[in-house]
Amino acid sequence: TAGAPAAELRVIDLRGGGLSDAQLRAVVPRQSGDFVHSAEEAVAGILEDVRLRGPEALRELAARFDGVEQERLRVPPEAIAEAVAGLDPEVRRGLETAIARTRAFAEAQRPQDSSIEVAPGARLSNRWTPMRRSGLYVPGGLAVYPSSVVMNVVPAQAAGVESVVLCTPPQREFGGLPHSTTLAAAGLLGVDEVWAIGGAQALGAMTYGVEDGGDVLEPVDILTGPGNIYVAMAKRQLRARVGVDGEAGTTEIAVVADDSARPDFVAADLISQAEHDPHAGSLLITHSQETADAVAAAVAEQAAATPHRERVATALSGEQSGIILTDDLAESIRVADAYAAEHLEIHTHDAAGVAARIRNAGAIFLGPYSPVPLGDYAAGSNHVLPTGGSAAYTGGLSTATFLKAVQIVDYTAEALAEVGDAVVALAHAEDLPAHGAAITVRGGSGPKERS
Ligand code: HSO
Ligand code: ZN
Repeated sequence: TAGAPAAELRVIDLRGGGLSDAQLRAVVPRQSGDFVHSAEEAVAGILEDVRLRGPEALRELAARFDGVEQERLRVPPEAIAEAVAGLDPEVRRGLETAIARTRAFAEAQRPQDSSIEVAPGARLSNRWTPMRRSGLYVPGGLAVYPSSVVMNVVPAQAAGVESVVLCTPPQREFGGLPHSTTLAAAGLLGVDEVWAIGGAQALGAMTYGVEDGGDVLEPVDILTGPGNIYVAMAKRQLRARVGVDGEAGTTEIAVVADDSARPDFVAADLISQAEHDPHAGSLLITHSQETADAVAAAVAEQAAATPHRERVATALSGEQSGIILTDDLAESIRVADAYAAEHLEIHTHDAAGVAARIRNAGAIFLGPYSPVPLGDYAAGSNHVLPTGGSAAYTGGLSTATFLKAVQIVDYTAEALAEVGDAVVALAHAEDLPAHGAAITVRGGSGPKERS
């Protein structure tokens, strides 16, 4: 393994430090810097070009960025069917398992409508309503993630979204079509509208809509899906016009462990997420010195033997990874909350009890037999989860992402009269007398209008 750097996790010893929650937030390892802003100008130009020149701009950008001369921008349905037919049978079975479990969980996630009478005749209802159309961006390139197609499409379908469009770059190696595995995943999910458009321009096309020959890409209500800094910047810039899911930052895993943890299991899981990216973050939080030492040794051993050992070692020895030593389990839990991991594994006695005390995590994986890669593919949970500490205020992709609550107000004449004084008084306090008049015109109470 000559050339591969050593996978050494740095140790951050918090024992006896008595740090406050705010101080903990400052010491947990994180990748520094936001690279997304460097794409600002380029993306603004691309989006404006797509908005003004539509398909012409898209063809020019495909020639420039993807090296492909395109005839049709929309992928013909036959190409999707062929991709499904050509799928490796084991991969197909894997995808089908993932789809079935993710769908079952997504359907169970659907929030319930509610309705109450706040006073006699004063009824309020909350109706969860699906967005009409969602747009998914799937990156191209060497790493294709059919699992991400599943994770983005299934909750939209479970929410009742009527129409789903997928954009993914045209690839020279596939004769100007998108990657066949991405097409196959779309086909298995019943998505028949796929456009071979990549990068920021794809998000622009789905937001503004495009007409190309007889094909029409209608604007979507929400954009989801992973991507590089250009894709992330496009989402930031389009946010005012369209719904957008969270920004998929570099992946992270944190593990809270005590002396009951299996070091080889923990090491394998830390390495699994480091495999994604040299900037990935892997963090062990423990009050057991023995566990810390044993995991460090297991990481060194396993990381040296793993196929992607270069990027794994870079990620594990980076500033964004490490082992945090704490005084006790309670402090480990505070550290985990301060870090707000995308993925949090709990390897302790009574893992469920510990999990119940965690506030901030995208997803929590309990005990030795619920590793993060299970969740990446086939647990049934979603793998699109908040990164970079955003788990403090948001959750992962779910059925609710594609639903919005419509609030319904239904008052009788008597119920309106009963609350009329309150409305009129507030309307006058805000110097909006026409608001008050909408009550009094109905004969509702309130100060008698001078006649
Ligand atoms: N761990 C990634 C998701 C993924 N893993 C896709 C494998 N393929 C971010 O949660
Ligand atoms: Zn993963």
